[in-house]
Amino acid sequence: MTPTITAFANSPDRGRGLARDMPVRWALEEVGQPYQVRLVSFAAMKEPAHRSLHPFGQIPTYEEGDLALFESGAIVLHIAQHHAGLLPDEANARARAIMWMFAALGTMEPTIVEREIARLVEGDKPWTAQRLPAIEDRIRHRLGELSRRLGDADWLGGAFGAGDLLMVSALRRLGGSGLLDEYPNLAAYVARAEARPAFKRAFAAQLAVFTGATG
Ligand code: GTB
Repeated sequence: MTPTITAFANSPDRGRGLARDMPVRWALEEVGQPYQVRLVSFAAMKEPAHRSLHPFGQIPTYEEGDLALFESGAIVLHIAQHHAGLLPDEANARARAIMWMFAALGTMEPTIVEREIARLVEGDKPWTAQRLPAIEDRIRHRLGELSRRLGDADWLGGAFGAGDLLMVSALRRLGGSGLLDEYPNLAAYVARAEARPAFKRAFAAQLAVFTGATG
């Protein structure tokens, strides 16, 4: 059964692939699962019909038969558990791969999102200029730790997997900040992931929503 996901009808990132439909699209492309996309406006996201799928009135959602999911991490895990390619078969390796998914969402991403909120939502507040350096230092601290763990490996768990997909999705949100460039192995890690054909297909698909391009 072809799953249907939801995405912004008009993404504020103007097609830079930073909204959270992108990791879901990317995971579906990695495993070769075709999918449909239902675009939703900001207003429609808050309507009861969408809230029945997503209690917080957000994207992305995922529908497949009588299964409806929200939370991009849970959706990527579901995809990875039901298709080959994003999680290892061996039990301990699989547990470690899932650990990296949680590390991306629970340890790396929150400070990165904190920076976005400070800049984009609270940018006009008097405290933002004072807070930003402290937030960026916290991000640097985590980037340094991640950089040391990755070392000169290509991927976090041996082969590319769902943990890398979510980690790179989080790190991409630092694009333009210069922070990633301070850690050349992490910048190369993101570039390596972005060079994957599945990433490129997912990126093109979400960009086409913004540009109106088809096919
Ligand atoms: N934890 C949830 C998940 O991982 O699925 C978070 C979902 C979420 O934050 N959804 C956002 C949303 O629907 C879109 S992705 N927001 C609308 C609302 O809350 O009303 C977050 C996002 C939005 C915009 C950019 N951007 O412009 O760069 C980047 C990321």
